[in-house]
Amino acid sequence: MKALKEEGTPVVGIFCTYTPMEIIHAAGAAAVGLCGTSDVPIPFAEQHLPKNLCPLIKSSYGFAVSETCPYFYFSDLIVGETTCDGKKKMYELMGEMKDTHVLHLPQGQDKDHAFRYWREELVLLKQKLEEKFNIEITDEMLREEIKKSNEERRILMEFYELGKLDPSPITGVEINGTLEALGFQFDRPAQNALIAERTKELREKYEKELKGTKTNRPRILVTGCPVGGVREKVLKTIEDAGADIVAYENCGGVREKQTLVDETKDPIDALTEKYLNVSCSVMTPNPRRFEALDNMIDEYKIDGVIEVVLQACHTFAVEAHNVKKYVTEKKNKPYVYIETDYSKLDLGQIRTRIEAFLEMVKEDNTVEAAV
Ligand code: BJ8
Repeated sequence: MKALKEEGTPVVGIFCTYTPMEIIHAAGAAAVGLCGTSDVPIPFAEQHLPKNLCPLIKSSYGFAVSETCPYFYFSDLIVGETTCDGKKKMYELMGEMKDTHVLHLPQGQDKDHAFRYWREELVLLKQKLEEKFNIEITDEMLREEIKKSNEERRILMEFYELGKLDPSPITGVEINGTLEALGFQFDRPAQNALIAERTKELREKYEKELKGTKTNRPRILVTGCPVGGVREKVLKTIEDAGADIVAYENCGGVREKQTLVDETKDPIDALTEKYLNVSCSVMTPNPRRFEALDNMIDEYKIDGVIEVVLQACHTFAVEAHNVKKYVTEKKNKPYVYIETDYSKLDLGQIRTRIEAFLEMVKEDNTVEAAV
């Protein structure tokens, strides 16, 4: 990033899947995800923010306020969004440290004015970037970026879809870690090549070593909040306890990657449509998440669903009631809800709950096989 800055490339720090990356890239800027995944800066954040707040928000703010995140330091502009209450109010404080532009997201997706409102927000972002970086963003530039981003989505989907293979040739911890690392790789063609190469290697591994073999490891889908900050505590524990995470429905998973941006429409209309459809629990109602869960449980041949909710994330915590109902009653699959934060205090408790859940999933599989 330092090299990029020295070359004169502007940097935009972002926090959310609703952020239309194509507009940022069309401005000639590099985009970097600034969501905190460590508990180290949380005490700094708690000097200004309440303790009972989502660890992702506290960690992100803590990195900024303690001046320990080089990516925040190098960012010329922060683009936030009015998703959950904690984040949107945190951006007000962050705005005192850096130039911060907040995208105002509609509360739902299906009313006609939601499209008009969100489209206007995308136009305002475009104007902000044009003024900030002294550049004109033309439709042509946007179309070019839409094409590039669609290509990246196709390559990433091929990587994610390795999880559809049975047995899966890749661990869920690797899927999550690889995707997070990509957020800090600013050479986009090199990033595409890296992912395509790893996908090819793993497909070959499946063909040569795994195809036709059987495993008794349950196939797990992880849903809920972003899980980069609990990778060791939750994801690794699931796999160490004898299961394979083969799919992620959450951000950092397929949530934004499955649908491409329409390359034939007016580019701002196409981007508005695309990003408005992201199926996060901050939307009310949020039917697209249930459609995604439904398809993924079938396509990835899921044996059990683990929902991970970060402490004080109200939208995911409340929506979990209907997710549980949908998974257990409509899809007839076992489900467990895990609420946690970035500390290590509940590691033992989480391990016990995951082990008990996986026992239940295995029993369920045995009964199904017998029938
Ligand atoms: S599109 S999941 S990245 S908002 S910060 S909502 S965990 S209380 S991150 Fe998110 Fe965009 Fe949605 Fe995805 Fe809850 Fe914490 Fe808020 Fe969070």
